[in-house]
Amino acid sequence: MAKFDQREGTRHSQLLLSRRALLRGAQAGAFSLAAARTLPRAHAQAMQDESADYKIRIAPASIEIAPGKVIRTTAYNGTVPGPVLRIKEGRPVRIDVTNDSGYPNLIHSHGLMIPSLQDGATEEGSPIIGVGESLTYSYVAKPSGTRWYHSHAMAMTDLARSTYSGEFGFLIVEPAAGDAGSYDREVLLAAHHWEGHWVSLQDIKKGPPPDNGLEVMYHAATLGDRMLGHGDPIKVRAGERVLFRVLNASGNMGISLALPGHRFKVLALDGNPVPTTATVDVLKLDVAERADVIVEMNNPGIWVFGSTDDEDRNMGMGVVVEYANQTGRPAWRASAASKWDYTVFGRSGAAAAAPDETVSLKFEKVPGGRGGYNRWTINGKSWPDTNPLFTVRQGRRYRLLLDNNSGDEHPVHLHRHSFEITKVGDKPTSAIIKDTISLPRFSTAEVDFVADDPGPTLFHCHHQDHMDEGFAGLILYE
Ligand SMILES: [Cu+2]
Repeated sequence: MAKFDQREGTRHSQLLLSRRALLRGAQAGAFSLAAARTLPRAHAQAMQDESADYKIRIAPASIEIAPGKVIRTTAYNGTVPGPVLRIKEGRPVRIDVTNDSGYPNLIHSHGLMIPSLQDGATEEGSPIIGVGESLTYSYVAKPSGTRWYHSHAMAMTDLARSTYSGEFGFLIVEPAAGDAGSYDREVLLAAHHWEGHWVSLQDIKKGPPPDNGLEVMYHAATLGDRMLGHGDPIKVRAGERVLFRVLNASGNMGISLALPGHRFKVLALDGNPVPTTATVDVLKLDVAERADVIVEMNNPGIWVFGSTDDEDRNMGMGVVVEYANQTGRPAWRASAASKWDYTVFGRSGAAAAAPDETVSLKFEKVPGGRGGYNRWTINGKSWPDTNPLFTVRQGRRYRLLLDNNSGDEHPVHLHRHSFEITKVGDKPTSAIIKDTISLPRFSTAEVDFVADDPGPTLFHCHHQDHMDEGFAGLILYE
């Protein structure tokens, strides 16, 4: 492993250099770390009417995900997931963060339209929180919906950091006008993978691809706070309508979930209501994606709500759903194979508005070879050569032509804006609003966004390793 350690040292020093260069930052103007620290406070003083006030300490934590199985990680306030932040739309919030994680860190509020300095991404100019230091994030929360917060630090080869760790939680922005709430019970479920390790697929599969580099694989997984079968079951009664807010907070693994004998009526994707509330048997969520689904509890029994992938479910990805007055062991039944298709949630027969400009973005892999790390490119360039990726003018509508020319799946995420899916493969669609879209291997999609939130804006793959290895770019306003 000496070879890896040496490489890691080099890579981390490169990372620190580029981070520092960023913080001195041409992009964010004449902007220093010290100045950035004072900004949130000044901002907070201007906001007298504060609806929420959270304190988060990022620190090492030992999390028992099954009897005797303790994960040593870093977490928010000692729990995984972190505390649920509930904020009213349009109201100011103040979140005090202390970084005792042991490494430079910051918290990204995922899916919100907030200023670049509050967004928790150094690439946009947000301040890093040094070890032992504190920072206050303050912003007006919008839009409403199921959002989340997580570390946006780099991890590079360290599988204990950032999105590989327990540093994630739900951030729910409640609608200003109140919630219709036609459900009996709300259950929040975040998925995560644990005990990551770097592997060469050649060593596992004993075959091609010969030039592929190291990938992250896992030994354990959770849906909720414990491994399947080791937490409290979700207790329901026949006839109830349960709203599940499901989040994939994995470092780099997509998941597909099923609840045998039940179906998911999808109300919202990435927190945004879908125009067609289609009902599906399997819920596929790539990294960072969320779904708000209603399940009608009309099949009494004790069921496994879990990953459709046997290996994933066997390592813990699931939770038991238990009807009242039922006994026996939790039952799992494989569901018929179903292909995830965003367009079933789209508005049929109505095209999206025409864009003012189109931007082509092609994603490719530079294989690292056996024992090496792969690198990722957008239009042939890796971060930081993708700064800027392209520039926008406020008020204009941009269509991104996304072309995944690689054998891996990529959940690509746009910060500080929502986008509308306008095409998946050859299928046009409209009115599905998201902040992350999953591009299966060798596939294309088109998404539109309106440049309506001035400030540096990060665009990246949400696989921690892909982002760390170059799959990121910065969109700048002219
Ligand atoms: Cu990726």
